[in-house]
Amino acid sequence: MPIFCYCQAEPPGQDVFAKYSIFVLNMNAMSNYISLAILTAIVCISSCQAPTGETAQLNDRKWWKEAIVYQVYPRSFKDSDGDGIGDLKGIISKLDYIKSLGIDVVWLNPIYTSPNYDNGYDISDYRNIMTEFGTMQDFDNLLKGLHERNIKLIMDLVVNHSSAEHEWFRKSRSARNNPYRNYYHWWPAEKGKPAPRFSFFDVNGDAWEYDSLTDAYYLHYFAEQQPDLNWENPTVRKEIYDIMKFWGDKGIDGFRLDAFQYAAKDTTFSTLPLDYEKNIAKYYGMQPQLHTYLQEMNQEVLRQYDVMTVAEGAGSTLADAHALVDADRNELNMAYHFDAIDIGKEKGSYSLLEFKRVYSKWDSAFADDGWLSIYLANHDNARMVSRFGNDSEEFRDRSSKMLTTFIMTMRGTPYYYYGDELGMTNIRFDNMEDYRDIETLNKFKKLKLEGGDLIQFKEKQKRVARDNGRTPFQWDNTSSAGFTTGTPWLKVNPNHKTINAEAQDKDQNSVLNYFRAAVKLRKENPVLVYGAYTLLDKDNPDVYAYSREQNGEKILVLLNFQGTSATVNTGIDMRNANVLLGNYPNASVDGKLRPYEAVIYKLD
Ligand code: TEU
Repeated sequence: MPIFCYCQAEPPGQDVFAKYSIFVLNMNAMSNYISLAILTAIVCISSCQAPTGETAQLNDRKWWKEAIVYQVYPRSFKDSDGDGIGDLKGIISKLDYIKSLGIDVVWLNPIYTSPNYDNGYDISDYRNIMTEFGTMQDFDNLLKGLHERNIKLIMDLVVNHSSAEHEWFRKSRSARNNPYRNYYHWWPAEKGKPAPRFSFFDVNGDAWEYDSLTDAYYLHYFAEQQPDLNWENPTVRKEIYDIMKFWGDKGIDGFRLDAFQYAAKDTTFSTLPLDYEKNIAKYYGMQPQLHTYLQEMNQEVLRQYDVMTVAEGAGSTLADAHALVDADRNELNMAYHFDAIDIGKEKGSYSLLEFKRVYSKWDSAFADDGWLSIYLANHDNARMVSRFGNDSEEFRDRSSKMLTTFIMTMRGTPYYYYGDELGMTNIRFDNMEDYRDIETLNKFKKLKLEGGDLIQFKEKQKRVARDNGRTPFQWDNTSSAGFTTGTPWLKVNPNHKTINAEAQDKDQNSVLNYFRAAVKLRKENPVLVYGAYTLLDKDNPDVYAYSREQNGEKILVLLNFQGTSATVNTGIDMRNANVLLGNYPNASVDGKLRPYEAVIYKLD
C-alpha cells in the first residue's frame, strides 16, 4: 500500500513528495494500524529532515550568494577633474572596464560628505556626496550606469560613529541639555575619568576624549574625529533607518555595515579585564542588544528592499557569526570575519596549515546555515599578492592568479579588491611622509610618544599598512598611471610601468584575463558557489587542495602556495580529471605542481 509524505520545503513551490511503498505483514488489525501509523511517521520524519550542506544551501538560492563583489575604493580608482583624487565621474568613465570583469556587484567605500580624517569613514552628512567625489547627480548617473550594465551597487553604511563635524555632534557637544546630547556617549567629568577604553586610532590609544565645553568625556573607538553614536537611543536608530531608506529609495542594492559589531554598547562602561585589548571583538563587540537593533533594522528597512547586507566583523566566536547571518535570525545576509585576513600580520606568523585550518573551520561551520564572504584583501589591508602570494618579478603573475583561483572556488560570496585583478603590489613606503592613513600615522605618533622602535614599525608598515592597498589604480604606464592628470593624493606605485590594465587587457595570459576567466568559470558552475567543500591532504604544508561537490558534479582545486615545486596527495584518480582552468600552460595532471601552480579540474 503506497504511503505519501508531504514535506513543506523552503523556498515554497519545491515541495517534496516522498513516496514509499510499505508492505503490511499478517498481524491482528488493531496492532497492524498502530504499528503502521508509527512506521509511517518514522518514514515521513526521516524524509522530511531539513536538507543539510549543499542541499540546504541549494534550496536557499539567493542572488547575493551567487554574486561576485568588486570593491572600488573611490579615492583611488579614477580621477576625472585632475585634483588628484578619484571621483564618481571617474568611475562612470570606467564602467565598461568594470563590466568587462564579469562581476555583478560593486561595493563602494564611503562617498558621503566627510572632512576625511579617515578617508570618508567619518561622515558629516549622510544624505550628501563628498565634494571631492562629485554631486548627487553624479551618483544618480553612476547608479544608472551600473544598473544598465546589470551591475548592482552596495553602499558603505558607517553608523557605529559619525564625524565630529556632523551637525548632530556639533549640537550634542554644545550643551549637556541639548536634545542631541544623547546621540553620543558622554561621561560627565565630575564622575571622574571613565573606565579605560582602547581606541584603534587615537594617538594615546584612549577612546575617551575630554571636552572642556561641557566638562565631559565622549567615546570614540576610532579617532577622536569619529565619536561613537548612541545606538541605545531609539531616536538615533530612527535617524539611521531614515537615511538607509533615503538610499534604498534611490535604488541601491545593499549595505556594507562598517564596524557594526561595535555599535551596541554596555553603557555602564564598567572596568574591563586587564588584557581586554587582545580580544577587542569579545569585549567591544556583539553586545546582546545588537541583535535587537538588527532585527529592528531588518523590520524597518531591509525587508522593504531587495538588498544584500554584509557586516564588517563577525564577533569573536562562530556562534556570534551565526547569530548575525543565519536565515531564521532576520538580521543580515553575511558577515566577514578577520580570522584569516589577520594570519601572518605578525612577522613570521604565516603558515599555510593555519590558513587552511581557518578557512575550513569557517566553511564547515556555515555549511548548513548562514553564508560567508570570501576575501583576501580590502581597503584595510595590504595587497593580497604581497601578503599571501609572492610579488617578486618572477612569481607575481603566477601567485596572483593562484590567489584569484582560491577566491573564485571557495563557498561563499567572493569580495575582490580593485587592482588585485592586475596583481597590484604593496608600495612599501620608506618615508613616513608618504603615508596618508590616520591608522599608520597615529600609531607612529603613539609609538614615538612611548619611545618605541620606529624602525621596526616602519618595516612592519611596509608589509601591513592600509595605504599599501590604497595606491591609485594602474590604468596605463603614463606618469600617474592614467589615474589623474594632477598630483595623486597618494603616490602611484612605480611598478605601474609594467603592471597596468592597458598592457594586460590585450595579453591573453595576463593576470587580468585570468581573473576574467576565473569569474566566468564560477558563473558557469554553481557547484563552485553551493557545492560541498572537502579539504584534501590537509597536513600538506605547501599545497591547498580541496574538492567542491554537488549533485554528483565534482570539482578539484589544487593550489601551490610555495615558490618551489610541490607534490600533493589527494587520493583522487586524476586520469579522469579534465582541466577547466590553470595558471600554467599544460596544467599538471599528476599532483606534481610547479611554483604557485593553480589548477581547477572537473572530475568525471
Ligand atoms: O574598520 C573597522 C575595523 O575593525 C578596523 O579595525 C580595521 O580592521 C582596521 O582598520 C584594520 O587595520 C572599519 C573600516 O573598514 C575602516 O576603513 C575604518 O577606518 C574603520 O572602520 C572606522 O570607520
